[in-house]
Amino acid sequence: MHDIPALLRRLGIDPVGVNPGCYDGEFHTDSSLPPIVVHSPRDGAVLARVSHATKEDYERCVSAGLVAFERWKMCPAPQRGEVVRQIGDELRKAKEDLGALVTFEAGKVVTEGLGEVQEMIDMADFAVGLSRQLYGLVIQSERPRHRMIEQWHPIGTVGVISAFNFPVAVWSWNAFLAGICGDVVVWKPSERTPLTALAVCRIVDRVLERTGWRGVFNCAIGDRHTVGEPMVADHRVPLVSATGSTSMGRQIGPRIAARLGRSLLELGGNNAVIVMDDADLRLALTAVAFGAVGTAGQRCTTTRRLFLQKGIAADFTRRLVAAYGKIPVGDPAEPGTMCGPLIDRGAVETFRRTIDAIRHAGGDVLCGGRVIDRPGNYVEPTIVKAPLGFACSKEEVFAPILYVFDVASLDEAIHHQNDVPQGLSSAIFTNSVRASEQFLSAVGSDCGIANVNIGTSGAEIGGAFGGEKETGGGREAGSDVWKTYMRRQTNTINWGTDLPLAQGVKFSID
Ligand code: UN1
Repeated sequence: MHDIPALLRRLGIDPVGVNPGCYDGEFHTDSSLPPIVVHSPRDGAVLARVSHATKEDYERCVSAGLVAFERWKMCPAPQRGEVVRQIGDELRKAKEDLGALVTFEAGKVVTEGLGEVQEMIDMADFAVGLSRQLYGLVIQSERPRHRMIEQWHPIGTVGVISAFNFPVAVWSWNAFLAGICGDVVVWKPSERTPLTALAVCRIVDRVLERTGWRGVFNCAIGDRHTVGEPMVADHRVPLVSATGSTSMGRQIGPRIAARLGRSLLELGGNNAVIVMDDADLRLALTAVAFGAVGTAGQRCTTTRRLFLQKGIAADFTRRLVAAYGKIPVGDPAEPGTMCGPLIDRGAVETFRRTIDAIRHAGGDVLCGGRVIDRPGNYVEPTIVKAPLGFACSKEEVFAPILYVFDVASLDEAIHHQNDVPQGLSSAIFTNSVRASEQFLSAVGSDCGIANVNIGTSGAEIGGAFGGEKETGGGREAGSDVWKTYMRRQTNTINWGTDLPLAQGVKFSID
């Protein structure tokens, strides 16, 4: 049996009393609000309690950040990288425990819980390397003895709003980049996964304490009223990076824009895989199953739609249904389980309602479709055969429901793949160079991520992560995303004895 209280204690969480819900370099429990009670999606059992952050707690975090920023922005970037490197080392030591807590609190299966922590470690390594590479440009001036350069400065306080499905990795995407860039961070984790957030704060605090940098990373575990809305409205927070639903993005995006703040939005996905007649079907089968069933269909990169070219459609569908029959669904803490629970009862209700709507609209449920009758929030991975354009398939529902469509051609597949409001991830399985190049071209996938012969989910941190249309347009993690966390400054330097004006303009007072 799992000794959950011992695991919690090792991570600095009290399984009995009320845990701090605010970290501003110190941990605070003095909230006036009733504590958040954390239930495990695995069996509904209470894991622990966390003090519900108030507006005053949010203020504490912002104040601590502003004080730390005055020093942090002048700390050389490679030294900032050293702090992040030490956090990465602590995460390596805590990987097993923190991964297990992700499993108990978020319901991810064992390998995905560990993968979540690995994603943080990878991100730390990436940020450490970047801390010596925040390069600017040298630009040729049109004037003699003039030089132009472009340099990057810290932007200030970065607000990070993260979701339950990647309760800690998405924080690290933002926090580690922001940190090496010289920014300070205020984190609003999901109220559904406060324990993993607290465990991360405990780990981070060990490093900040010994390096003298408390106040750089802060966290307020509250709801939209006490933390989310104050952050969105706060002029002292020049960048808010938010991961969540499209409806959340629609609420906060315009409000941040109204104060001319910067937002980085990573919202809903409705990701499709196209399988062509000439594909390696063995690869495609595993990739589609992992993409659709992994994390119980609760990733923003989950495969939700499958377009099968007619020559292989019937055979592939049969094999996929057979594969679903063998996927172990159940306790995410049991090694071997491949599909764990949904996050809460509300998610189970949404699944039930969606299946009813699918049946009502004429979708054919090929397998699954039922809520599993046992403690915890378990549902059957579901495959639905549907006509092209099926209305239900245009919405993102966080559940393992996969819509399968037959298509005649690549053109038809691409058209329907793109014909949804979201634009996060996409994939094609083919052995044809022409098909894959068309898919990746300007007349191909309209998504932020487009893959060939691998699935839609499970992106590496080295690439820029995010999508177009209602996915929000933001990019997180790899590539040159660090630039989002900095302000750009253009410098023109005159080392001559004249003052020539650009564009040949003349002005003299001699
Ligand atoms: C998310 O679901 O919010 O590509 C992020 C993936 C993960 C990240 C998903 N690396 O599936």
